[in-house]
Amino acid sequence: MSEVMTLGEPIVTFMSKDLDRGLVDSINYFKFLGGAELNVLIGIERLGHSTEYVSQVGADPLGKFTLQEIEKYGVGHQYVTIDERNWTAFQLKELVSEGDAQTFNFRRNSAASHLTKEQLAGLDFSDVKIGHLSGIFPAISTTAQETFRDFAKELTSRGITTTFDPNLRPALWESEEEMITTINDLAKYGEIVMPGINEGKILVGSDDPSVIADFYLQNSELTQMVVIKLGAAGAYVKQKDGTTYTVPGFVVEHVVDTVGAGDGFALGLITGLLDGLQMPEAVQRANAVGALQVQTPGDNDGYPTPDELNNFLLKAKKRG
Ligand code: KDG
Repeated sequence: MSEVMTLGEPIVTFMSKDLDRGLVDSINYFKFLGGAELNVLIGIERLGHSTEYVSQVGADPLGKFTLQEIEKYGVGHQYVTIDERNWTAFQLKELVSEGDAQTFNFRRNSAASHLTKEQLAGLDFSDVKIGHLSGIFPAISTTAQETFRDFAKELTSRGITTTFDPNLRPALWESEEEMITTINDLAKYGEIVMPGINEGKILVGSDDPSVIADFYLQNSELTQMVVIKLGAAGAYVKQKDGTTYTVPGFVVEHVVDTVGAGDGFALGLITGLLDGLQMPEAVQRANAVGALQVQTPGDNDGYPTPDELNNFLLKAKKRG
């Protein structure tokens, strides 16, 4: 009985504590839980709404750790099954003083990649108001992609609002061409499509937000709105009726790590809609949660409680 449901793969990250030593030479690591779709649910719970996660972990210590953490965050996990044969996904991440940290994924053939569409039988959608979809899960295996399509059809056939974040992860696809064609096809299930501007460039071949938005609005009858993340500059919105506007981002003095910011944006928008905000305010909240997340090292540790969010909105400076 939850307001938001998503299908995804959890991933345990081992992040080096050894600054600038690279993954070959690092010997000390932090351990934390991520996975784009799960990050969204963790942040939604933190803002006081109920969630349900559909996934699969292995019968291994990382699977147990994942379940413990999900429980701790209060995310609904009655549809997280245990696969006795395959491992829970994990990744190694380096710690760098400058630039983007390199990550190395161990997720091929993971437990979640074996989650079948038959396992969706019995999902209770009765209280679900928003279904969040991301382009990572369908990238991890053919089975996962079939499951994703069935899940998306279940949501849309019931008239549940859907949000779609392309979440491009080129390393998970056979080729860039396959990634572009598949993600643009799957975007058809999104009532609200939320690419980053750099993803839009790859997927649509233009860096004009209006051109990117038009592509997705014409791609599917279901798509009512495209929200393009512009990073520090905020977000550009275009609706089916032609209305467009830009919501400025917030000034962040020190960016620690941008991972989880896109998921923060998604959960800000989703909770804004659940709280009955008008779309410009929901997008402002999305920008705020993204700005808070870039100031922390983990994948979901910057997501605010309602008080933290209100304090940030009162004190933060807008750009431009
Ligand atoms: O969006 C953030 C996620 O990408 C991160 O938590 C884990 O790298 C990850 C992945 O691919 O799921």
